Amino acid sequence: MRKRIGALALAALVAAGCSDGDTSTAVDDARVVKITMLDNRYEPSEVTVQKGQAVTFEFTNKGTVNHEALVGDEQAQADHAEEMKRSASGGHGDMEGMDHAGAEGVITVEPGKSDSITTTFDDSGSFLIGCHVPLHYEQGMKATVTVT
Ligand SMILES: [Cu+2]
Repeated sequence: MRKRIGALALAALVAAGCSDGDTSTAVDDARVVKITMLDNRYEPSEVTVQKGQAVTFEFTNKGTVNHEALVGDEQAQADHAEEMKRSASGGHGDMEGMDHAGAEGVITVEPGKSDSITTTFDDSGSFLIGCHVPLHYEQGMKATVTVT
């Protein structure tokens, strides 16, 4: 009897942790969003994902140079851009770890390679994926992530 109650309580706890207010009873594998990296843009440049659902952004670099992908809000993009400038100009290396902590995730993908970032957006709103290889972001290498 005691064992059974314990198991039920545990099951309820797990269910609560997974569903997170979602209408579905079980959250399966992360949703996969495929994004192609080109010189210098992302294809597609707009994606929509659901709040609270794990999303795997799968990047394939079909361009001819390395491309980055940083998932985060405007502030995270600005912070990372600043960090790239600092490291390019031989700035303080000890700051890098701190700045990265504020970003959802950043990867660098070589031409012909693929890599992915899995993240869960806890809030709805507008986020960005940006490439901060010098001048790419300025040239429009960014994608909008709308979280609903
Ligand atoms: Cu790029």
